[in-house]
Amino acid sequence: MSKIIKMDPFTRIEGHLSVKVEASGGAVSEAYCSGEMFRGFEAILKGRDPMDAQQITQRICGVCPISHGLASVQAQEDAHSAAPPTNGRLARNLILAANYLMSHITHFYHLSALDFVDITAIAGYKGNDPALAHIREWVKSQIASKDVYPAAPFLPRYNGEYIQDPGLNIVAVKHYLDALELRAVCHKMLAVFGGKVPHSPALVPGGITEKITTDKIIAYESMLRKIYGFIETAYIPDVVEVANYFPGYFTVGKGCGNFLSYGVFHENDEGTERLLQPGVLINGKFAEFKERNITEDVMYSLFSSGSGLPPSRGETNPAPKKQDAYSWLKAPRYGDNVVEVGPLARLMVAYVGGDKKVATLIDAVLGKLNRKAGDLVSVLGRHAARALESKIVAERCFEWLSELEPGKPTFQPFDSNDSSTGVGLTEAPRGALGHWLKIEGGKIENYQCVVPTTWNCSPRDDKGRPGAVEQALVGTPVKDDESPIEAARVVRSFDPCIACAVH
Ligand code: NFE
Ligand code: MG
Repeated sequence: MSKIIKMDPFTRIEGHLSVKVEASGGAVSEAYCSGEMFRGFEAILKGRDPMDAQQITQRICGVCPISHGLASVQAQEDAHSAAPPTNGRLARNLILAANYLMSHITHFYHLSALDFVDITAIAGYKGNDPALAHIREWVKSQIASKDVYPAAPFLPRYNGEYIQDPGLNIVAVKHYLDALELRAVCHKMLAVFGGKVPHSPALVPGGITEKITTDKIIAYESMLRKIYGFIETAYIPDVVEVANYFPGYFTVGKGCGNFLSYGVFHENDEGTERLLQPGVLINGKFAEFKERNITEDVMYSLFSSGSGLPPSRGETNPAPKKQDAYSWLKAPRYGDNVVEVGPLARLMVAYVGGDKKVATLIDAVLGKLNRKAGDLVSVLGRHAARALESKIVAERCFEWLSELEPGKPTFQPFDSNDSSTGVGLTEAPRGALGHWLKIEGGKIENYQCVVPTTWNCSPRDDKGRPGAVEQALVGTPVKDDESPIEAARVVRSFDPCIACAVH
């Protein structure tokens, strides 16, 4: 007999996600992801000055605002045939990189690690690190209290198997605290060239508004060294520890197995090269990415908009009472395929697409873990991809800093078109992000966003095919109906952001 299990609200993610699974025979047989809120950014943008768009769309999210800002300025640059000068391009990479590093570190330590680490081990801490001693006393007092929600966000939690080694758990708690400080360091790095965080005012079509100075380069670099050190000495080793402790999660949460990346971090001024290349993997085969293959279905989405439309002609007509629809997310599809996006998609595309540097790094980690490339398509593979991507991006930042030329322009003036269209494609920390812009009479006629978590957490499409996370959940073991921790680990491995996804 099957049983319905609801995880609602789904915690330690961003935004309003409800996950419903049907379990039978000790495993998930069906899954449904619902985005529970309408926001309407695409409607808000209509009729506005296009130059408002990079500021308004950054408000879609406080976690990945830079990606929305960049998608927006790139869409406007496409519409006006504009481009940033070298300094502007490099500074944008550094701004985006700082946001990636913040996002990935936050996701592993503050959102996901508590699925694996036994925080209560801190009660037995005997050392004299003041921060850990403080947490120990707090956790002890919270456990002793009669509070319904003691020690949030650490407790309550699902019952399940957690790391049992007290030393490992305590180191993880220490890194959890360190990571809180390093998030702030990443924000400060971002603000060096981005002005402020979140919602950078520096991003404009044609470049950025901040100047490049030697002081700023030195300030960014000194903070980057701290972050890089943490990635090497904590983040990557901690992911390896979790992988060694929970090897079963190399075979849980596989999903559709198809991947999409638009490519990210511009490596030349012509815009033809990316640090992480664009591409698509369908049934394991690499293909060139083609923007025309993107469409969005709405049969099970709470919209009366046309279904199967390309985003350039996309519509946003909310229909909150629509029969059989169960999510405020649309269902984006690539060439009629369900695809996964995100750090794993970026690295898989680079790996299969022949990027030697990425392949060397991945092969080294796979060798250490005694795993094959196929095992990456899993819960642990997604965590590993985020950690490795952090290393790749942070390393490249040192080189971008050295390529900056203080005093040279960061902005290239351009003539704007009163009637035009543009597409801005980038990769947010959580995956492929596109903004589609139509300008008429100098105003925004239509604006459509297709967002990473919209791809991953999409509901069923017009053919009834479940989205990427829904597929990844099927087959996941359910040992305890009251504590579906295995399913929660699968969902969190995608790092969902429903605020972005519903936009
Ligand atoms: Ni709100 Fe976002 C990222 C974007 S995810 S976090 O990364 O775009 O849908
Ligand atoms: Mg949209």
